[in-house]
Amino acid sequence: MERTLLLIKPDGVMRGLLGEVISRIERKGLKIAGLKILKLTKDQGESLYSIHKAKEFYPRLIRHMTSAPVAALVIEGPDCVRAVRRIVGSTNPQEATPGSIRGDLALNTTENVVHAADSVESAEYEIKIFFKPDEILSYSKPAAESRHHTSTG
Ligand code: FUP
Repeated sequence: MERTLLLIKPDGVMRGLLGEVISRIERKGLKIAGLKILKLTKDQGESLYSIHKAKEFYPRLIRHMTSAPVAALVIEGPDCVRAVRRIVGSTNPQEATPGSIRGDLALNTTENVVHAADSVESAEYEIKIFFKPDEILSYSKPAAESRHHTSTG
């Protein structure tokens, strides 16, 4: 089963959009395998966005990400990296499709409510920035356990 990382950014948390975002994930049928509220350290912000280090918006981005609490979610489901990116919408909210989180709820490219990993490899890397393995649950039963349940009724 695939996993991805979703962050509800400081602007989303401060605007009271936690429930709104989580509700969209749940309504899609995806499972929340890990969930926490934390204030990002500068190190965590820089690890998350290391690919953008040379960009002009980078200092503003790190400042924003460390300015207030974020919610970090590990989401589980089939093809969930792609599914969550579609629910999130394009980076620039002015171009994001209506119906997506950014299309419906944001105006500004830095303060665009959420972050979602853009590939299975980034998801694996980003989940490790925020979660220890034992903080993540799995909704998919291992094959042996399923067999046991069937045989015992
Ligand atoms: P996304 O994966 O959709 O969050 O977008 P990117 O990885 O391209 O951008 C990472 C972060 O940089 C986003 F929060 C938006 C921010 N950003 C800017 O603030 N200005 C820009 O011109 C581009 C990105």
